[in-house]
Amino acid sequence: SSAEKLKNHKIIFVVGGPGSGKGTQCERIVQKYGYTHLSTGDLLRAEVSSGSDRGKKLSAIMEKGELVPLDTVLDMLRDAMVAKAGSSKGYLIDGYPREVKQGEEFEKKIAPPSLLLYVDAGKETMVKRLLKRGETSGRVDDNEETIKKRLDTYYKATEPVIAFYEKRGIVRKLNAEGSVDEVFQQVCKHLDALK
Ligand code: B4P
Repeated sequence: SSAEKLKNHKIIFVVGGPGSGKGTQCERIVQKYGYTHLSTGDLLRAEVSSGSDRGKKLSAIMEKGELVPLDTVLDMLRDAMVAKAGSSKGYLIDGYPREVKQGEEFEKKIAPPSLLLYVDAGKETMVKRLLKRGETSGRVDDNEETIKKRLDTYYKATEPVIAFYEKRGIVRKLNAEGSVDEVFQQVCKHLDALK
């Protein structure tokens, strides 16, 4: 079963607001620690680029800054994890869970996480970064109106995820206001302690 294949792999959730720097830090982590990076946003965008009917529905949801249905994202994530199970030292799950229910379902169907990196940046910083990226990204959701909705979704649905895992003592909070290097130094401290 997929649960068996994934057993004994380290699982690290990376959670933070839109534009907080999740994807950016994950790239650095992969370079240094060799974990397998899976971004639910990237998986969804890949489905959109494929031009499938499912992709068209997903794109409409993402353009509104809302969360796509839980089953869709969890199935995609699990398939991607299983595909890498043979070669992986551990997984960085970037942008998931986006709501408490996603965390609960992940644990039922896959496994509990070892750690949650909480990438914490203020609203103004996130907006500034996303607008800057929007100048060149071509992403349907990097515009002022959608960014506002993404932030709403984040504060309503995703912030409770942090509290949920804090009770278990696995949350490591990063101050993500500084430069990429400054944030990564904090990441290393936590990941080195995990070994
Ligand atoms: P994501 O793809 O996860 O998009 P994101 O929140 O913007 O994060 P990303 O990783 O891309 O940006 P980063 O902060 O690294 O999600 C997009 C959409 O997909 C969601 O709105 C939702 O609709 C859907 N979705 C995704 N996952 C889902 C799930 N689990 N369930 C349901 N729906 C889901 O970087 C942003 C910018 O800041 C970059 O330009 C970067 O260069 C810059 N930056 C980063 N760190 C910086 C630093 N320290 N200093 C200066 N700039 C920095």
